[in-house]
Amino acid sequence: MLTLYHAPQSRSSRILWLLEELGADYEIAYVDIVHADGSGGPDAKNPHPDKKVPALVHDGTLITESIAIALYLTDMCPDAGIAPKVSNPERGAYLTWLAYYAGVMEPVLNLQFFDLDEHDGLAHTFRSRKEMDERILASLNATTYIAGENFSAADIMIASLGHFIREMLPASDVVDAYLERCSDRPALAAANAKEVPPA
Ligand SMILES: N[C@@H](CCC(=O)N[C@@H](CS)C(=O)NCC(=O)O)C(=O)O
Repeated sequence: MLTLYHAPQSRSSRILWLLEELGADYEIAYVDIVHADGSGGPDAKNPHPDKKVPALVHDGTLITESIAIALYLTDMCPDAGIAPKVSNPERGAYLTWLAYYAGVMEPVLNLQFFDLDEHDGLAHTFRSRKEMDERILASLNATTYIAGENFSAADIMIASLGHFIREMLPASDVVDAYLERCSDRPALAAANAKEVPPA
């Protein structure tokens, strides 16, 4: 049994999208979280050690961190076509983009949001927003999806940013077309239908 601990309009929304892409059999446990504006509160039924979302429980095993969850789920469903398999030449780019998303994009966007992007040491460590944008554009100018010609879980992570706040990805017609391609996916519509608990 797979259970996704989910709060609407949060980082768990993209795991909902991934579960739909995989055609997985799962249930959703809707939980409250502490929001950036201080509203909400930690939910006692959320197994995440920091009371964050997403959290995934599979037959009693807890997995947290979006990228760990994405790898766990795509490994569980290798034939779903949402991740290049081990021998596939696109796998290198796929793993790179997943790690780059968590290890570079999230810090760079947060530093910019909190006006810390002028800090020399941080800018040197993570690189600048301009360099991040150039890297995304180079990839999307070269291939249909971020890690190659096939849609993957890396697109779910990256496109979700642009769907949430367009300015988080580079301003470009190429990115606009990419976001549209990703938003046309039936699995996203199915996930959106489950975004909030049934009334
Ligand atoms: N690095 C984590 C971040 C998870 C995260 O920050 N989730 C937010 C929602 S978007 C949260 O649960 N916030 C509640 C809190 O900080 O208490 C991941 O990608 O899974």
